[in-house]
Amino acid sequence: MRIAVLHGPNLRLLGRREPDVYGSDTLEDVNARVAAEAAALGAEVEVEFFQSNHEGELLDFVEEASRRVDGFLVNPGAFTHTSVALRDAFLGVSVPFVEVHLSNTAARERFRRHSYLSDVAAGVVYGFGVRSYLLGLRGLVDRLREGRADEH
Ligand code: CA2
Repeated sequence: MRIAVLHGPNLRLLGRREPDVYGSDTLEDVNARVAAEAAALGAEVEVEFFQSNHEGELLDFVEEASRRVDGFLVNPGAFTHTSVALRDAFLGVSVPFVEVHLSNTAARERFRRHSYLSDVAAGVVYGFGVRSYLLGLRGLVDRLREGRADEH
């Protein structure tokens, strides 16, 4: 079971700015914790990581990776709230994805309450810091194991 973990714009700044909002773990720390969680979930769970600040690169990655992965774990960053294109990319590849956010987006500015992805995601986890990724990974792996990942 192969899962691509996708980080959207500015997430490479993690741990370096705004620790009060996003925590003190760096992106490398997040990836290491996700890799450890994957290993704990079972030897068959393999993860790969990708980050980009560029919408087009994320779209290209989704299309290209969809040929080799069973699911995506994605923090789309600010593109969550803006990108019809990313939504279309996920719909176009029909590989299930779980949307995750470090912060509780419902408790922040109004514009962060809307996601272009949530209603087509297999599930959404937000507000638990790095644990959002770990919980999201667990949920995605469970869904894939049950073979019902495309249910919303
Ligand atoms: O809470 C999340 O995970 C977000 O996806 C993070 C995005 C934000 O636009 C979403 O509304 C919620 C921002 C990612 C930027 O990450 C930074 C990390 C450290 C310092 C500055 C930005």
